[in-house]
Amino acid sequence: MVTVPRLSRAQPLTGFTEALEKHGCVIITDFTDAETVARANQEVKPWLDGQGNEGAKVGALSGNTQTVTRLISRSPTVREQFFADSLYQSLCEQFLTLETTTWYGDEARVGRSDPLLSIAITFAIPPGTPAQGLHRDDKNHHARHTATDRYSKGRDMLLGLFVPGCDTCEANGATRVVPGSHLWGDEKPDFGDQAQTVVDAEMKVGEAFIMLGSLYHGGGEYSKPLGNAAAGEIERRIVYAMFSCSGVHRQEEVSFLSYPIEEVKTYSKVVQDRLGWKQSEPNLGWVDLKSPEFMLST
Ligand SMILES: O=C(O)CCC(=O)C(=O)O
Ligand SMILES: [Fe+2]
Repeated sequence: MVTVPRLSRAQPLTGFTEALEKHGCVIITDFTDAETVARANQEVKPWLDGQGNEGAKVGALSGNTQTVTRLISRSPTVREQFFADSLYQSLCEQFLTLETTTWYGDEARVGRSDPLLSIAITFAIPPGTPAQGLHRDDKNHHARHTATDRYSKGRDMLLGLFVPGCDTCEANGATRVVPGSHLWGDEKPDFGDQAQTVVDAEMKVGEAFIMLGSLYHGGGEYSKPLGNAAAGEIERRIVYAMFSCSGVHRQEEVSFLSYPIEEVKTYSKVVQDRLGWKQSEPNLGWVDLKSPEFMLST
């Protein structure tokens, strides 16, 4: 029976790196606190309540799941407390930053490309939502994988962070994951006896789940209403999902059209950089052949 490793922030970074390399995923047991999650829920609620019952039907979403996109703008808490979290950003740096030496004549030149935010989105599923098919999110980037029994640096180009807005469990559709499947190839996956190989990434409020983009996973079935919604509220399982990609890949959410420059000027530096307001060395992401940071200071 596989499990998702659970680590506290007190662990050294190498503990998280090793867990991701070995299992493809890890839960941070003390990622944030209940007050911060409640604040994010309040910020996102108007956007969730403002939509009808029709959910999105793209990617792995089959019509039940309600989404809130442009989360970086719509929830300052998601932006500055969850996405900008130093542990998540350190892991993004470790797994996604590219540093490549190339030759210009006989001169060695090193170019550095920092990770980008690919998308920040809320997944809210109501009772009755069926399970998603198990899938890899790096499908969006047409990623290819060679089966291996040992992780090698640079294998992944996506790192996801899932912060639950409520306790998640099997009954309310906690994300199902297949630990170790990040090492599989591109042939049709054999999940074997799913009772042994697929686990529910159950979380309490305040915890968070991090996974590599090559890990097989999928939203679970919301099979039993828990009856835990406050009076007048709709019962739903809420997860704030953020994905970072390597800086030479196309972002899922077009950040320059989703987040207006005047707003971006108010964001923290790390968020500005991750939205693409910093060039990727040597020559990607320019305006007038310059890193676009200069446009944020005028
Ligand atoms: O809702 C979830 O738990 C996961 C959603 C997901 O994996 C997706 O939509 O790609
Ligand atoms: Fe997914």
